[in-house]
Amino acid sequence: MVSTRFLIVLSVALAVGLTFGCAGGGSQEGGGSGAAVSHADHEVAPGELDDYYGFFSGGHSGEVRVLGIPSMRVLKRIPVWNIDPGSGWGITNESRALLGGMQTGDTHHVHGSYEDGTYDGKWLFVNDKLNNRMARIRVDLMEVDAVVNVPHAQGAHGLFPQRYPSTEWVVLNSEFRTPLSNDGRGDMLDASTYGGVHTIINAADMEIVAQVTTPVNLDLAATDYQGKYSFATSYNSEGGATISEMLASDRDYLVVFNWEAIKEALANNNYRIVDDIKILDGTEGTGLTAYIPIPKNPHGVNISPDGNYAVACGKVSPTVSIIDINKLDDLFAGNIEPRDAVVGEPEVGLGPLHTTFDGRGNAYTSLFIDSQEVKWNIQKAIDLYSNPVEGETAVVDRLDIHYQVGHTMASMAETKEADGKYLISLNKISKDRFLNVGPLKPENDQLIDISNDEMILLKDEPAYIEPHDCIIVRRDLIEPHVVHRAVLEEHPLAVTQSSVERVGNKVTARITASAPVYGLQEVVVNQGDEVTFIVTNTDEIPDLAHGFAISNYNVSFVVGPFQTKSVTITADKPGMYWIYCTNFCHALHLEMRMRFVVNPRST
Ligand code: CUK
Ligand code: CUA
Ligand code: CA
Repeated sequence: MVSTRFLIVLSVALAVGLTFGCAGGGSQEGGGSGAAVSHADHEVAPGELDDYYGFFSGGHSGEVRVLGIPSMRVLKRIPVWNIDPGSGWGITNESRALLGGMQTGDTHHVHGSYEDGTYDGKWLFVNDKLNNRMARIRVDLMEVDAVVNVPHAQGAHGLFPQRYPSTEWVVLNSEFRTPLSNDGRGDMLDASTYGGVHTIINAADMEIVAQVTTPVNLDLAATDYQGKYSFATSYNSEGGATISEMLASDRDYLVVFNWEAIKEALANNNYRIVDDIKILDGTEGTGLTAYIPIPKNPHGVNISPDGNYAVACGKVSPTVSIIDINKLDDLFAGNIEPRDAVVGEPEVGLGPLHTTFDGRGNAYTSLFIDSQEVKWNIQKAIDLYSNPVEGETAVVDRLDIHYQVGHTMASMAETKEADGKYLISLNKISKDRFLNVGPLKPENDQLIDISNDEMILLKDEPAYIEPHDCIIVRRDLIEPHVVHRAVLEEHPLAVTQSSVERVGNKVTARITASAPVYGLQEVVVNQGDEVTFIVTNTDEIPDLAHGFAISNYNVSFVVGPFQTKSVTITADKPGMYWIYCTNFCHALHLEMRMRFVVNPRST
């Protein structure tokens, strides 16, 4: 059986790759050898600042990480789908309202909002593959400010914001096919009824604009540089439910979504409504989509910074497919066949997953099985496709990485301002590269200099489970606030005067925090009362944060200057409990505490 044979080939290749790090790649061409660039050129000395922000997804840790590039210093962890007692995320009323009771999530892709093809520094968008949501992070505060739940989707995976003229829409793919109305009716094991959804979300109000359904699954996502098309790779054109079924065909699809046609269908009420969401039929022939056959179980799709090409990685095929975006108008007009849009398909190595760009015409593809970064020239690949020359290849350089690379990203590469300075290889396995910390090792994010012809490995950086992707953003495009003043102005509960108010069995304690005292010395309630604590940090000194932790009541959060947070608990344990500041704020920080007294229920 063909499918079984492919499975065996794939699993043998994976096993070899996992054992030896570099399996089929052969010798290392160049990389790290003779080039006259000193590592010191890329050092960031103590007290010096990095040139770039790196925003990394955190995988099933549920968070987003902010790194300085090239130092690779971890500057901040932004909690998103996780619980973080360090800040109180998932503990405060404000964050719990956004998380809707969920405690976990799986962030694979983080991308910034755009203005005219480059970052506008306003928002970051993050997917949750686990509970099918998307979060928005305010870049000025580096905190989540909105969440949208996405029904009809499972494996909410590939995410990409509109790049031109600016980010009005964000698209989110469902990697897993499911019944559309997944309410338990019908034969739930009949996979032929399943579909994927390309969800369009309005970036400003975080509402779902529409969902375009497809018979196939939709994995990674991209948008073009003209505001006309979005893209999804599909590895399950077979409509299979098992791994061998999903590997049956030699080709699957790059699915193209036509935004003009989608807008027209919406304007003409050419949709169904399911659970209050507009559902558009994206089957082949509706004019909303085009299905371009490409080999085989493809994974990443990335757009070259000049806007001309979509590059889809073959994963199970050693090829990448180059799709000419300028031919898509003709494809939708019916003037050409889908495969006519493919203008190159170079062999690059085993297990190609993702591609990034240097803005000088070169692409860099991650090879999971070969454990390599491969640099290849786009124009050369296109020329050789139409006019093959014996012994010629588009490959320019290869660099062994350590080991098993997933995503790879170059500086500013997802913008028209790609500058080709740094490349990050997000490797799944570090094996022997760091001190042994037991059976579960860190991952290894490697920093590579790509400013020369040859790639030069600069740095290994251990990473906690499990960044999938990152973007590298020039620092002048990011301008965070110094204090939370904007939040104080926006928060309806901000406290200026401390007080305690009781209505029935509901108690509200409004408390200011100003080093080294809280605005109240005690709060006295009765057992069984529902108590809401609202805390505003009224200190004006940047970064002077106060904690608010209630002993034995499982409450701990932090409020930054001008920030307000609240928590609601049931006073179910009688006794006296110290509330204390967790964040070292003052010489008298240890004295910054107050009492919470719960009188026993009179029987
Ligand atoms: S996916 Cu993980 S390596 Cu979720 Cu972007 Cu390719
Ligand atoms: Cu306030 Cu420590
Ligand atoms: Ca397939």
